[in-house]
Amino acid sequence: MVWGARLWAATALVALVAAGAIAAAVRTPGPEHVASSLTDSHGRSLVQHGFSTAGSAKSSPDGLPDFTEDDLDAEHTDMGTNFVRFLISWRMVEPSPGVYDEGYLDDVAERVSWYAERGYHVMLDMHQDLWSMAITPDGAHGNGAPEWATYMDGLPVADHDMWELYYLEPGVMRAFDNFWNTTGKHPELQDHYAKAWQHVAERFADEDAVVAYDLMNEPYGGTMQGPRFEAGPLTELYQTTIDAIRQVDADTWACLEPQAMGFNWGLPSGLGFVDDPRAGQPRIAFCPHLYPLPMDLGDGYTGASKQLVDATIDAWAGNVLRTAEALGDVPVILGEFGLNTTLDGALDYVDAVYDMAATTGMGVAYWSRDDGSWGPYESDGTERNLVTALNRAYPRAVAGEITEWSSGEGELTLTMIPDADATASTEIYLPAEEFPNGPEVDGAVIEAWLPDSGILTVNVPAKGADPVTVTVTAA
Ligand code: IDC
Repeated sequence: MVWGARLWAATALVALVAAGAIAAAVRTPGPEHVASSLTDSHGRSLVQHGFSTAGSAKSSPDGLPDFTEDDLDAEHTDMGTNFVRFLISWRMVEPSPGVYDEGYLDDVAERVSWYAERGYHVMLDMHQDLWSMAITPDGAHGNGAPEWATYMDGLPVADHDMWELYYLEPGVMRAFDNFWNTTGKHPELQDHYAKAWQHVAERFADEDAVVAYDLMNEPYGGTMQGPRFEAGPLTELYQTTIDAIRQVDADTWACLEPQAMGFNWGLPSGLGFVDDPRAGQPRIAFCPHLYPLPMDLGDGYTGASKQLVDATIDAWAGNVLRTAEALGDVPVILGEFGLNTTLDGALDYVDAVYDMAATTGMGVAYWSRDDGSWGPYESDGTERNLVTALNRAYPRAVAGEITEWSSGEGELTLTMIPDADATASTEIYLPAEEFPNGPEVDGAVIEAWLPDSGILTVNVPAKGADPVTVTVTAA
């Protein structure tokens, strides 16, 4: 992009964020903590700590990330992850209308089994950026939807340096308009989408490790933007898709994302309520992304940029908690945040986001598990600075309700209401190097400490229905 345009865009966007932050500040105070968590088959509350894996899957011919079982062992050892947001794509699931590629789903199932064997939980993320690879002849920009579902009606797509700017191209906008059928010409596309999800759900319904489906990465309304889009076509698509999934899979959580543009920068969401037709408690979660604008535009986390980013994080967290409440007190997973960690102050930003997520009770999937400047490793396997920042103490699975938790170097504090019906104990991950002589625990009884995996298992006795605080320090 030329300089003038970049400056113009930056100024306009910063003004937008400031307006959003002010709007958030003057609204009545919202909730300070998410009201519920995803739970495992033992009834434990889960805290997600992992990556989106990986961007390399977006345009690879087999739709799979450049990621091996050894790579999984590496992150498990180095950062104690327990969760993955695993990228899948509609183009691979349904390569031609109504035809599903079982071979692709076998490949995905094989990766899922690697995670399952190591006790991870998996969220399948139906990824898209800029609709599809078919938006340009060389396939070098967008990803997600199949070519047969890409209707640009002959409108142009010009070139850009920043990938996000392709969202403003007429051809790309039209592809979205046709999908949402705001053109009135393609009512069939959303049905295909819902049925593709149903097919995926049928395949993974009995796989306990798959706990959630992220129904659409970063929805974008084309020419229809903001609350009109979110409360209208987007909410409707979610409802249709969940209804389709529930015919074959009653238990896996359905994760909803807001419109990304705006929300990722700290603006509120207008997403409508979605009904979960399953018997029993609904299993709907909210999975927004956080990309404060200054960092999207390549600034670091220092000086004026840091102030703006901090204001964005605050406004964003408030908006997330309000939306989660409006959706029915649903759990929250921060499905994407990340940055080029060579930027000034990058690791302070990573800390700030993880601290916010702990305080508010959100799980986190860092973007992304690709090699290089945003990721944990170089392509030759060398550890990058991100590894230390992500190797943090956290409660993996809690036999009860989490009231609040926080962690720092060599310490973790967890306040919880123990649940006598939970059939497994509370598990806490501790970076072994911060606990060379093992952990000391107050408020709970140690059942096991496994320094090789960093997993501490504790029994937390209930005090009636009162919260109990467990403190872990280095012995
Ligand atoms: C980015 C990749 C980049 C790729 C681009 C377009 O890092 O290599 O060229 O997508 O496919 C998102 C998206 C996520 C983006 C990420 C970082 O969900 O797919 O990955 N991001 O830009 N939203 C905001 C940021």
